[in-house]
Amino acid sequence: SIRGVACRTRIDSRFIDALPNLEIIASYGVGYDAVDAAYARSKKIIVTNTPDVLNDEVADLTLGLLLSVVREIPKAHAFVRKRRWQVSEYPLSRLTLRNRRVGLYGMGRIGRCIARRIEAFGLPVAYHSRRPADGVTYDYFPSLLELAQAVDVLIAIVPGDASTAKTVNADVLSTLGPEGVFINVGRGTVVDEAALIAALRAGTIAAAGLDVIADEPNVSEDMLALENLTILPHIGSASVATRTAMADLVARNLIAWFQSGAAITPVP
Ligand code: A2R
Repeated sequence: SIRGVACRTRIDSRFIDALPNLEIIASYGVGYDAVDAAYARSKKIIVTNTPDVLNDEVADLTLGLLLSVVREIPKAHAFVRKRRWQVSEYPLSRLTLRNRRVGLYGMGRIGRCIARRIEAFGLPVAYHSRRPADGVTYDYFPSLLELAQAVDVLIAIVPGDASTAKTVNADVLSTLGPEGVFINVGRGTVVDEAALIAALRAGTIAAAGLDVIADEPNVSEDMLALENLTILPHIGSASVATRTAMADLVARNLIAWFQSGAAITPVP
């Protein structure tokens, strides 16, 4: 008897087959990689996500994570907590944001909001996506490797699907170089994590900040052991206000579908 599902979990073909009268899957979040949307479509079931309402929140967190990595904010806080300030000054940060060039892997709704903030920090922006984005004038690179060559901060904000899986690999990281900083606020699957761990260990890149990992919430011991890796528990959109706006959009999609037969934010 179930015709609509509001979800924040994996919805695979078996789940869909178990609900023979399903019409709509309203997923909470902009990324909908957990929903088998292709299978849903084959069954004429509509899938909705929650785009736009989280753009600024995720972009804010991205800049916070970038600054945390480069200027060591979490480590400096731990230093004060441990009462070490009374003993010595905190060491100068090896890294700075000054004179950096930032590359965005993804120039969609969230990427654009991140880019505007980077501009306000006085840093040039370049990007890679499969085709040039409409209405932006930042330097475009047709391959991720060429982007990595041109920048020393790489921020990933692309969806987690087959086309992006493990695309931030050993080649991309070594091209980013020894002063390089990598930030991921999209999906963990985008990164070859073994290559990232090796690059951070060897100094192939300088540091990284991850709000997402491939096997959330299981952070490997290898990752935790790295001094130059800052990990957040996937909190990009996680404020009360923004998560409420996302939940409202899930509900509005269901209501619109059952009242008018047209959802508000169906996925492509
Ligand atoms: O490639 P394009 O022209 O479709 O550009 C999109 C880009 N993108 C890719 N770039 C390079 N290689 C790919 N295989 C690839 N697939 C997608 O990512 C576009 O610039 C961007 C996605 O933008 P939106 O669809 O507007 O997503 P939004 O709202 O910015 O969120 C991005 C992701 C979500 O899917 C969640 O995984 C995460 O952030 O929260």
